[in-house]
Amino acid sequence: MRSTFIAGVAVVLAASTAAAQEVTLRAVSSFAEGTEFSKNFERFIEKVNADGKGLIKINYIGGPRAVPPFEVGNAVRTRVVDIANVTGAFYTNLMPEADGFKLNGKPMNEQRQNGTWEYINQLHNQKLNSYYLARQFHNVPFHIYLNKKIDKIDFSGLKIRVTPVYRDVVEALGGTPITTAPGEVYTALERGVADGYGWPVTGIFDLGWDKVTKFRMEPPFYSVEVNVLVNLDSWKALNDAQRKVLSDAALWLEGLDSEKVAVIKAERERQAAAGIQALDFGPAASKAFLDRANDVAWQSVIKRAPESGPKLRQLAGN
Ligand code: 173
Repeated sequence: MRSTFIAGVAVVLAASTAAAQEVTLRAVSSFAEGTEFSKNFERFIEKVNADGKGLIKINYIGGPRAVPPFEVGNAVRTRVVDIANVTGAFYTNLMPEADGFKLNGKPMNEQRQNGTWEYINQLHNQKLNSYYLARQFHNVPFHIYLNKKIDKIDFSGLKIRVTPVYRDVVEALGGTPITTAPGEVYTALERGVADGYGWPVTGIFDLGWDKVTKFRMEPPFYSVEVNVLVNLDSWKALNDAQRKVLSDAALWLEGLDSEKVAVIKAERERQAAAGIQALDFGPAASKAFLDRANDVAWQSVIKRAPESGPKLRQLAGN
């Protein structure tokens, strides 16, 4: 009797000490493992696991084979996972204004100082039950890639693969948008279901799209945003030291954006070497396109999010 009691106390003590020592968080990415928009998140995980030894550990479940891209936001909201690497474009069903994050290309140190991070964190707390730990790729733009040559910036008669990032601008310029996850882009192009697609300037080689891509339309537009979100209950359950490991690694992760200047230059050269031709219609047409792209996107965000849309626009300053 007495010995059972002592053993019981010992078990409880061992369990609580272990909990205070190291917590394990489950992570997924909305992009394929090892590809451009997962790579830095994977480096972040390695850093957390090294710096947080004995305190916090991230168990990386993987990419879209684990959770479909458009369900990752909901998975972090409901704590099916604790941490996710995901673009706002993939959770506009839960947070329509997430489509507006692409319209802010200011460096994250500036966004953290001028209240943007805090405001977007509040939106995530409220609508996604999550903590907005980091935003990556502020300095990486998007393009429209095409397989049919156009002689002006007009998508009439073209079917273009989109996500919410490109939908409004494709429609505004007369194209027919077709929404797919990244995993379906190759097949859509190969079968001619799509005549083109939206994607950042980087990453088209990862899934072999160079083999099914003829043109990259200029100019580059918007700003990629891929966020690291932590389920809010998981975040609150951490102690200060554990949160500090994540927060420090988050700032380090945002700093990796500085590498992208060289990566973008190399990627454009690699596309040219692969025979992908730039379609450039000159400064006037480019400016008209950028103005239109900006206008239609803000209109759409503000229509769907009448309160937070204008606030996001004011913070973005465009
Ligand atoms: O094209 C996409 O799938 C998309 O919206 C996106 C967003 C951020 C990074 C890469 C792709």
